Amino acid sequence: MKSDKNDIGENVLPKFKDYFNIVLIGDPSVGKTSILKKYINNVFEVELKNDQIVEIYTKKISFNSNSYKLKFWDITKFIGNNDISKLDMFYNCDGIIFVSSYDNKSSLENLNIWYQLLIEYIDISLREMIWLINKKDLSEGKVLTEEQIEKKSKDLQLDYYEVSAKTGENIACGIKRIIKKLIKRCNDNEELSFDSSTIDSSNSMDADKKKNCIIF
Ligand SMILES: Nc1nc2c(ncn2[C@@H]2O[C@H](COP(=O)(O)OP(=O)(O)OP(=O)(O)O)[C@@H](O)[C@H]2O)c(=O)[nH]1
Ligand SMILES: [Mg+2]
Repeated sequence: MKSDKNDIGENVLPKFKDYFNIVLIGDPSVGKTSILKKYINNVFEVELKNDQIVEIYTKKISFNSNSYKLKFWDITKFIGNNDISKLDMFYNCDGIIFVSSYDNKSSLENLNIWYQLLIEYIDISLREMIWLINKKDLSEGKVLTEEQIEKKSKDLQLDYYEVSAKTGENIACGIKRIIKKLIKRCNDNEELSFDSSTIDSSNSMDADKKKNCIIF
């Protein structure tokens, strides 16, 4: 992505940015598409048909007197880890949402692979990142433990949210968190108090009582 230089020659993101490209990345079937569909349209589908390699979802949000356009890039299972270099969207992205799911141990282990691949192609210090662990609603079949999640979060220095695209739990909170970080980074004098009616009309079920959920 394009970047400016600061006084000591470091790359910094441009100021007053009002649009953000956010890429979702993670193993097949962890719920990347479901998370976006829940966040954007407040729907959950058990059978998802997806023939596109990359699908784009957009959403406008309001914040103080400014509006921002969010563009989410959703990669399907057709993209293997080795194909990541072919995807220009990583060069142009501002934020990255890593996704794992509770019923899939590899989706936690493979986070390192996704992370390493990204480091090879882009400067992650110029991006904001977050990790969503999906399918929190499952009563059976959860194979990830709190300890494993905490350890991975520390190792990769990734904030995480336990979410469910099915119930909507924490979806809006997790996504708002990365948006907040992006706005703060790019517009550093802004007071961060989103108008929740406009930033997220679809997930009123996310309440401040939820674990790991930071409302702003
Ligand atoms: N129980 C439960 N099932 C979920 C949840 N999120 C997604 N699913 C189901 O998991 C399956 C995979 O979801 P997708 O959203 O297609 O996953 P994906 O990561 O986009 O998968 P690919 O595009 O193939 O990489 C679907 O059957 C969803 O209905 C969730 O939070 N809870
Ligand atoms: Mg998908």
